[in-house]
Amino acid sequence: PAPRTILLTGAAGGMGTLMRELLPPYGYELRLFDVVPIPDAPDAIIADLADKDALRRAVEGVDAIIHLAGISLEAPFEKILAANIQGTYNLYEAAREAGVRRIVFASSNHAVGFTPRPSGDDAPLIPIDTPRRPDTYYGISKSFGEDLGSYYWDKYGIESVAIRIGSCFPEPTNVRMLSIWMSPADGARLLHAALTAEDIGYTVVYGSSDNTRLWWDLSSARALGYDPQDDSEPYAAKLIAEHGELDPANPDHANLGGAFCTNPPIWPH
Ligand code: NAI
Ligand code: 15L
Repeated sequence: PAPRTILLTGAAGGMGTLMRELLPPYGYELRLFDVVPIPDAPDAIIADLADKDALRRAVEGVDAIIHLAGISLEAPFEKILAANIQGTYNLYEAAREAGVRRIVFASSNHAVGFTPRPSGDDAPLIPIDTPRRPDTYYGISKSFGEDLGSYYWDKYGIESVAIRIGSCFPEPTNVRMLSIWMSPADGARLLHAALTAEDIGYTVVYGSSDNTRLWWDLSSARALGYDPQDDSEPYAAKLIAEHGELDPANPDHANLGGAFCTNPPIWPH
């Protein structure tokens, strides 16, 4: 049977807020979890990923989990360790104990951020099995989350899709994002595909729209049934007029991870 009740962690965040609107039309009932209160959601579970009892309550009876919670930028290693590494482990353990069969994990382009970006018309797309080259402690935590999914599949038969999300925001806001933007509507399409595809075992996909300037190979995402409908190209002229084309001599522009490789944005909290 198709999954129906979904635990959405990180529900107060940017993507969580978008997905709270976009996923219910697919037929899902969402149970919300975040450490930050969520307006107009009295039933949300407001707790830290460190709170194993709260996680046990959160996973009880759900059909699948979308795990968005965590520090979403660079931070001191100790903070990343607690929220993203220990926290994701706590969630997988709670899922295992409760018999939850599938987890969709918000990985990131920053797990492979030091991969040189394709430049030039004939440059090959970045394949999904490219060696991991994290660009930050944050990216390392996403590599860890991917390995956790691999391990829980091999060891316990819990399925995971790790989505290496590009940039999921209402609009692309810089030239790099023209290549890795995932429109919120395509984000919901990809999450729906990841929740419903059969026999996925442990699968890694890139998460973006079908952008004209795409840098990576979407075929493992398409194999889940994902059929992206959006393209960042309508934003290109304005962004390029504002910021200029990417400059091969600029280290901020050399790699998939962009400025995370040089001067990563720091988690403000
Ligand atoms: P966000 O920072 O807006 O939201 C993350 C949420 O997680 C926040 O509401 C925060 O309160 C919650 N959180 C943080 N630590 C927590 C903890 N210890 N316990 C419980 N909740 C905690 O991030 P955004 O943009 O919504 O991203 C969602 C997920 O997708 C994150 O895991 C991020 O790393 C990943 N991602 C997002 C991308 C994007 O373009 N938005 C790109 C690549 C990955
Ligand atoms: C990420 O992993 C971040 O969570 C998000 O805020 C963006 O910075 C995104 O990557 C990006 O690379 O644009």
